[in-house]
Amino acid sequence: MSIWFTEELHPYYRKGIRIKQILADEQTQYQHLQFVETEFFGNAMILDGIIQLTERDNMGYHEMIVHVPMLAVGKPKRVLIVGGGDGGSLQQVLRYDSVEEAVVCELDQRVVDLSREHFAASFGDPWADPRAKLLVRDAFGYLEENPGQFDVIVSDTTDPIGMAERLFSDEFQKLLVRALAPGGAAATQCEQPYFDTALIKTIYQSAKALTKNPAYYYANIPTYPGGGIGFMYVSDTPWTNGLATPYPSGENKYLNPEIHKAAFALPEFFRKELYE
Ligand code: SPD
Repeated sequence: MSIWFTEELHPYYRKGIRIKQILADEQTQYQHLQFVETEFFGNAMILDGIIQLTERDNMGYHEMIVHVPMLAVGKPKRVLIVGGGDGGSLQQVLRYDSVEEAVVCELDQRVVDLSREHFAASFGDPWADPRAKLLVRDAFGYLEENPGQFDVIVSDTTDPIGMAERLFSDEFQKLLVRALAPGGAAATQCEQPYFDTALIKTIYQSAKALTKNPAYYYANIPTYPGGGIGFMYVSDTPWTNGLATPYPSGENKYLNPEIHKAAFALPEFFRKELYE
């Protein structure tokens, strides 16, 4: 049997991957949650018809969204992950011996439960680490209650649709920056330069008004629209501080010093749009 899963995040663009079998398919309190075994990409999680991650190419996303701010800060102790219920970002955060607490603020418990089952081969069980703390709740309120608390914040979210739209707002960025400790850094899932130019520009301008050294960077992820996704680095601390920081224990599969630098090089049309 062969089934093609076709994603249509944008009305003018489609992509497809071949599925071997459907592992889970349920409507949770918040969303349509599916886990599938794909022919090439290993197991994948799909939310409301949009691929969130696959076992084969998630490393570009999780290593880049986590290590760029972590390395810039140096020895982060308290880390917050907004969303991230699949455990991929948490696994990367826990590689740092300096981390004393990693709080994951995820709205949907089912994402955590089913990811533990279907991504165990890739992520192990980061939730079993005593430093990991899961809060099943909305991140807005939590950020409001915790000013100045986190050395690093990773906003590991879905696309800006429905409930998630406000995670890309100016209001959210203000709360995010307010929740950072002095010298802290955040990285947020920040979409695709070709498809989301206007949104990214708005987010950059808001980050620029709040911090001294925001910057956009990019990673290749074949199962995302356009073959990749970008992130907004938000901090007073320059991202370049991270270039001299030793990597944490464990293996990088995507990040190396050349990729770290190159990720911040932007195509000319987009660089002009964003920075001029
Ligand atoms: N268009 C898909 C964007 C998905 C971003 N979220 C990924 C979550 C992985 N932890």
